[in-house]
Order: sequence, then C-alpha cells, then structure tokens
Amino acid sequence: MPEAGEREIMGFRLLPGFLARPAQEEMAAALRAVIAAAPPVRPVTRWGRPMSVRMTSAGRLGWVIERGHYRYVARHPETGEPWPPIPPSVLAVWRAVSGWDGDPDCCLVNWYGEGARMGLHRDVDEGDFSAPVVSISLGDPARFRIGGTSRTDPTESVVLNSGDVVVIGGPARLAYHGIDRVMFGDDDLLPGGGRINLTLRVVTSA
Ligand code: MD6
Ligand code: FE
Repeated sequence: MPEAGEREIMGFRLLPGFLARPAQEEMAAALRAVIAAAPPVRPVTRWGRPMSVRMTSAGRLGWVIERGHYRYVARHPETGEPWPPIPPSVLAVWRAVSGWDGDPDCCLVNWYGEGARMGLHRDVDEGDFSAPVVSISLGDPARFRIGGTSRTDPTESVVLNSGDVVVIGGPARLAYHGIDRVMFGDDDLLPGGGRINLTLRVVTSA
C-alpha cells in the first residue's frame, strides 16, 4: 500500500514533498560544497553535442562521458580529484526509500539552468539493475516524462517539485524517462533560479 501522498505512475514511485523546506535548504547548502569541490561540466554526447544540463557527482564513482563513451570513473575529468563524499542528508533519503541493503556508489548531480532539458533516456550504465535509482529534486519545478522499456511506448508526464523524491525500481528500472522543461524561476530555493536533480545509483554488483 502506498503511504499518504505517495503515488505510482507507470512503475515509478513518486513521493511528493518528501523533504520539507528546512531539509531542502540543508541539502542545497551541502550541495554547494560538492559543486565547489567538483565543478559541474556539460558532457558532450556521442553525437558531439554538449548537453544543456551541467553535471557532477559525489561518491566513490561519478558518471561522465569520455570521448563519446558513457562510464563511471573515480575522478573528476577536469580536476583529476576523487569525487567529494555523498552528503549525509542525501544518504539518509536513500536509506529511507530504496529498500536496498547498502549505500549507493554514485550521486549524480544534474544542474538545470534556464532552457535546460534532458531527452528521453534509460539509465543503463550501471552493473546491477536489481538496485533502484532514487531521484531527489530541488529548486524549480520540472515536467518529468515517463515511458516504458521501449522508446516508442506511450508516455505520461508529471511535474516534479522541490523536495519530491522518485524511486525507480523493479520493471520500471529500465524505462525511458526525461525532462521536457524546467519552469525556470518558479521556486525560490536556489538563488538565481534553476533546478538540481540528484540520482543515487548502485553501480557495481555486490
Ligand atoms: C531529472 N532524472 O529528474 C532527471 N533517472 O532531472 C533522471 O534522469 C532519473 O529522475 C533515473 C531515475 C530517476 C530520475
Ligand atoms: Fe535518468
């Protein structure tokens, strides 16, 4: 049974308002330190186009695109330093909702400025699809599109607001999803506007 306020669409478990405003503020402050240590970069896709989203990571491994290859690596591509640790408040969300015995290897940090979006994709670079991916949204609302395991399956969309958490596991773990658009400036958590999405991932099998 879903808890109050919880709902499921196409196998994606939505936990609207999981984080109250003070918890969002604490997490945003912790992420400012992550971003200062590991500056977000615009990955260049295998088609040679820079993404509109800026990305960095925390944890043992970070997700990067290296000369068109999507992979997890232990160091920031520009600074050469190990990724900063995943903030404790972020790990606490994973432990509360993932149902997974163990912590994630990677917290991918996606930064959306004005006009940024993310095309329909699947997260398939991890070594263990039995673990869920947990997503946390902070800042401006965004329209999240959810499909099935085939690119041509029908889709639905839902707005993700600051403090919302999404768990994708089970059959939905390999479903297509993306961000159609961000309602830039509609939320005041992040100074100057913008949206941060965190995705927590188990990368290596036990
Ligand atoms: C975003 N999220 O919300 C992009 N991936 O900005 C994702 O790509 C995502 O929300 C896997 C699981 C949950 C997600
Ligand atoms: Fe994704």
